[in-house]
Amino acid sequence: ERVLVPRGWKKKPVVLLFTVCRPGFFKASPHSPSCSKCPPHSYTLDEASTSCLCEEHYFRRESDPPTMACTRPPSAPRSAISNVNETSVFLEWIPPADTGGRKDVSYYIACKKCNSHSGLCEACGGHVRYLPQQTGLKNTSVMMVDLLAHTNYTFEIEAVNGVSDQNPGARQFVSVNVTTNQAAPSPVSSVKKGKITKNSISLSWQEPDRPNGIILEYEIKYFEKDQETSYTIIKSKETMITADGLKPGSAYVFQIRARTAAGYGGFSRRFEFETSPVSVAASSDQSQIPIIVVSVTVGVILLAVVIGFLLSGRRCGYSKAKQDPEEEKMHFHNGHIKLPGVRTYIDPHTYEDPNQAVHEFAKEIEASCITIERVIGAGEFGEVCSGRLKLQGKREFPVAIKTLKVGYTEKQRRDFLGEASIMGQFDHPNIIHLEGVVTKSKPVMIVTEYMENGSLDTFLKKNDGQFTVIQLVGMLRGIASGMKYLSDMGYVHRDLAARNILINSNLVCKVSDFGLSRVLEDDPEAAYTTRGGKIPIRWTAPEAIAFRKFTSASDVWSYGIVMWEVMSYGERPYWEMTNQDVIKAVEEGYRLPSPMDCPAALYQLMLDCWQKDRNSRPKFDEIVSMLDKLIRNPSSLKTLVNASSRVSNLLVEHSPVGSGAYRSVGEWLEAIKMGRYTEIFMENGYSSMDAVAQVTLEDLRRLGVTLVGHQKKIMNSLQEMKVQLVNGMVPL
Ligand code: ACK
Repeated sequence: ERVLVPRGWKKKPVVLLFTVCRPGFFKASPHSPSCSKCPPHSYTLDEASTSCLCEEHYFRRESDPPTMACTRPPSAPRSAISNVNETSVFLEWIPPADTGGRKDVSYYIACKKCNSHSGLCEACGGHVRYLPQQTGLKNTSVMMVDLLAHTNYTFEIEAVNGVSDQNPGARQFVSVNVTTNQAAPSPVSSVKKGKITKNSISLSWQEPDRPNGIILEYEIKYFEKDQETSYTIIKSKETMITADGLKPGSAYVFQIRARTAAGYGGFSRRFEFETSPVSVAASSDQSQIPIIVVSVTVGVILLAVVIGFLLSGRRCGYSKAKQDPEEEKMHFHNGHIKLPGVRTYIDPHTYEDPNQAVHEFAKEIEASCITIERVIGAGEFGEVCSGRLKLQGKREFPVAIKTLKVGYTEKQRRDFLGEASIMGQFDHPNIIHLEGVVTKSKPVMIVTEYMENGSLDTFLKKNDGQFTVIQLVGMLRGIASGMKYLSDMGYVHRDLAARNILINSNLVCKVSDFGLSRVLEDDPEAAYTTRGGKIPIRWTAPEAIAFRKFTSASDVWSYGIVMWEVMSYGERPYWEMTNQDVIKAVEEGYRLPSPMDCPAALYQLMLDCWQKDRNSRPKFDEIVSMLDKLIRNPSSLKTLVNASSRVSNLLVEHSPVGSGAYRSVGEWLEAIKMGRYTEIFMENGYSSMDAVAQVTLEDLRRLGVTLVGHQKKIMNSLQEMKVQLVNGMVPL
């Protein structure tokens, strides 16, 4: 700083000292006594600067004080996940690693609709609704509703802050690709009367506003006014029908609903028309098919359908052998009578010829359309490969290919293709999607969508501790939603476990592994029970182990175990306990303890899934709603299962740990490769295994064990020892 001597100094002996700032310093007001150093990411090259310039790629808002650092736009949000529910999409992400030095980060969602053939995308337009909003989002989640059914969308989540608009560089966003699911058509809203005679009424109507797919047919229900218990149903592929055989001069009520592959939409409102009292020639419509005319109550109609089905003597997809009576639903399909609106799973066993089943539910793919790239694993029947599928008129896309090894028996081929016959009946974003099968050439193959991150259990083990609770709950929500769909279809999985869930690059989880004999043969976790069945004991409900009572409620039990696997990042349920010890402990009412850092609400849900009485367990739709609620209100996930109660639970009724397992604390810590903490343990009074048994997570933190991986290793080892020694699970 130099001293300036102002003019007139000689006349008046007043000393005024002004400081001139050097480069790198600035003074916002000339009256300030001193210079300030330029704030971070700013500089000056000149002397006497009144402000600093921002470095390249850094900016300042007009409202930012000159003393504030220059800032830059945030980096992209991270780890975005999506959940698709029919035509709604829920997105969630974690904040950007770099906020650009500002606190005013918000998010903007760009929506693009993409053509699956050409890959070209266009802006979504105004029909999409964003909850709570599209721009200026403060929270790290958003829901899009009113999307089109069966459409590919790309959502770009961009983080912006107060200086983003000054940035000429590329936008920083994370993008998520989703395909919306099928949704039932909206109700028919406009119905017009046509020609009316004394015995007939002709009607026409318009396609629903939102067909959500190709309309396969319409169902027209009509009855004489005030005689609702006696009604007629007509099905028509056209948007017009003629109802005949009516009484002259009488009022009739009509309701219409449309059906797509997703099922029936809601009925339209009631439309009332009257036949004429005078005789007029009736017209008819070739496309209509009168189906049922009954004059009984709705319940009797149902009975009539069942009797009709029994008398018909024709086979239908109705399985007594495989599915439990509680789970039984009537399967009427393909020329057989099918109850309107009920989509149910058809057991391929009910087909005399399994080849017929596979071709009914799976597309045949030409082997020349498939390029196998590499082997990614081994299945029961042969190798599992990744590759690409190029169908005519479509872009090539990645697929997984299961192959049937050479020299297979006829039964092996049947069982192998049985999985495709089952998978091909499902259409849900959380169920692995079947592309098709190759049966006309060898090797026989099943081609499914490719899931970049492979099996969920392996993926979680590889990424221990890497996800937010919300992301884990998002995965669980997806699995529950897939299971809800399966249970609605009347399908009991029997081998729900994290190893049978696949996860893609968007962290979307999909239920897989639908083999026919799979539970009995191919799962390495499955063990023979005394009754001869082969069952994955650790994942299976007690009633299913004891007397093979496999139901959606036993799938719920397994789902609880999957929740535990997910929240503990792929830990093995019941650790190294033997199957026999697991059966005994569960029978005695013990349950797995909460995983580390697990929200109390989630652990409670696990315990609910493990209710001994299967009727008391939640249903999958309740689980989905519960998880949705937690996702919508993330603060409800903040209460964790108390670390000390988690450990003390393990100690209930039990003698202290260690007398048998390890002779000293040092030996134990060495054995788990945590020997570096021996000294700290000893210095802090944890010098015996009995004392170590009391260690809680807080204690570990206090001792300076700050690495989460080390905390987990120590706590899990303690748990394992306790469980082994004292069967110490949580008594219900
Ligand atoms: O954990 P992974 O990599 O995921 O190893 C197994 C292996 O094949 C044997 O089942 C992987 N796998 C199975 N189906 C798929 C699929 N659709 N997409 C990607 N990987 C798959 C599984």
